[in-house]
Amino acid sequence: MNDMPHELPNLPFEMNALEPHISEKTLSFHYGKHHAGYVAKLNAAVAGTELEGKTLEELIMSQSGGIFNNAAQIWNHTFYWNSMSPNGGGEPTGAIAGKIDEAFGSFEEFKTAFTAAAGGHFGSGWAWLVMNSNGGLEIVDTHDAGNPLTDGLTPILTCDVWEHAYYIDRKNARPAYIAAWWELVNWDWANQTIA
Ligand code: MN3
Repeated sequence: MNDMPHELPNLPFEMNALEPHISEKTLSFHYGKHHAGYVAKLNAAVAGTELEGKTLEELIMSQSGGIFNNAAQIWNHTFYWNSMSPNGGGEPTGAIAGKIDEAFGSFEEFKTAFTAAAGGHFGSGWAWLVMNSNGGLEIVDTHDAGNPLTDGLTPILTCDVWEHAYYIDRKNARPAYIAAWWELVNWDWANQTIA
């Protein structure tokens, strides 16, 4: 078998590129320690087992416990980095703009609802914009490593609301971090993911 270990993907931007909204220090821990740690733990857990060589998606859809948690956290973090851009923020452009209006009435209504889901999520988890099987958009939040793929939903954008995403920059002020996320939200990525 040629079972390549899972690898930590490169960040899609420089470590300091999201400043002042998210600091280089936060990213150095969040990417360099947390995201990297999930990769190391998953590789250690699957080494020498029948799960070696399975893709992250295969593991997310079939596993539970530690294997699911580490596989999903690798996937979720890669998706989260792509959900932000140094050139992001502002109002949606392209096809996603119309899909948001269709589902939520307006961008402002979507922003209010997504902010409430991210801010109101109890404990560690994720807020997601997803596309359902009818092609409509919905907001969901998942606990811990939860990933909408297991509910048959297609992730479009995500905001990590684990404390490790913001504690260095914002201490316990999750709303300030969510406001910063809106300054970075990557509409180009949303347009790729709905395509
Ligand atoms: Mn995280």
